Amino acid sequence: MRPLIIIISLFIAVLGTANAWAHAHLDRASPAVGSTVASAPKEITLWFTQNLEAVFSTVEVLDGSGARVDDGKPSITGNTMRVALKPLAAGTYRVHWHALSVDTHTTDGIFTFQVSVP
Ligand SMILES: [Cu+2]
Repeated sequence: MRPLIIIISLFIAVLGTANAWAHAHLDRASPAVGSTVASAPKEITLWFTQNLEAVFSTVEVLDGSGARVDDGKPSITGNTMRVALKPLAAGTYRVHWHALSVDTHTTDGIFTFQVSVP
């Protein structure tokens, strides 16, 4: 009987993982996660795996000293969140997003990108 129990446990674990994937996770970003860009981007765009609730989804973009360099008002359409950026100097920037998906689950994450303008 024991192998059967293990198989059932694995099956439940896999189902649980599939359910977690149904939340609004970051699918991709521009500038890309962990990338280095040669010119300062004027905005950052985040694409999620699910549509977002606009009112409760936010993003902060911080420079190396922790100062915000986004204009504070993301525009959200469907699964896409976009925010304008102040003029960026060379350096590493941290993007911290919070998403409330239409299934009412919240997710958040942090990634960085670098600007290599001289
Ligand atoms: Cu969910």
